[in-house]
Amino acid sequence: MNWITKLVMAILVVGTLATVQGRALAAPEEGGIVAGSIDNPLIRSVPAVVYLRDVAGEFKPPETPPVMDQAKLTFIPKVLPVLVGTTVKCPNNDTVQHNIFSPAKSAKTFNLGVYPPGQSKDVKFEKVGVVPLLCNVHAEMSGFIVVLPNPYFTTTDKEGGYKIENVPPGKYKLSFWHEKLRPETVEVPVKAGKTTHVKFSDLKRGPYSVDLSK
Ligand SMILES: [Cu+2]
Repeated sequence: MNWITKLVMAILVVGTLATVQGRALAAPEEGGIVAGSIDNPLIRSVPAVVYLRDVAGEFKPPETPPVMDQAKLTFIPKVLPVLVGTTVKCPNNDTVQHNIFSPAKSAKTFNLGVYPPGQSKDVKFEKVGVVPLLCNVHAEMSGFIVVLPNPYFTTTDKEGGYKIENVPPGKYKLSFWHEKLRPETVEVPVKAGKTTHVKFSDLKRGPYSVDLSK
């Protein structure tokens, strides 16, 4: 191979690398939206978690930890969906002491002990599943942390509406979880820049145990 051939080959290689790099650096592929509603009166008092199954990829927990607050003798929000591996902050912003714990057989069993207003404790959720939250001091307190395998989830609004944005195009399964409703799953195609509408109605009462990891 003479030097001219080598030079030409080098230019071709650099050119190819630049093209690949250019593609890799381009804006991520435009995602789609999955939106709709869950039509059931139970949604008005307690939201459902709507989430996609079978989304491939590795996902990092958010840098700013989500918060499960304690105030006015309630958990706020009542239902908090998180990506597996996420650490949740549990501040006591009430005027009284609380003692958050989760029952045995939940996706994470823990007991934070009694702590006063102004203090906060962290809990990391490393297993997919539902974690009911209770308080040892106040039997009426109840909340849920729902640990999911990917970040494509949301909670319903007061009317039961939901919207999951920036979903990579593909075919997935869409499910929801609610404390008192039987979960349902449907197949959803997601196309770049398009919205796929899914409405869940005529739902049966629960609770039903469900494997959120599949
Ligand atoms: Cu309490």
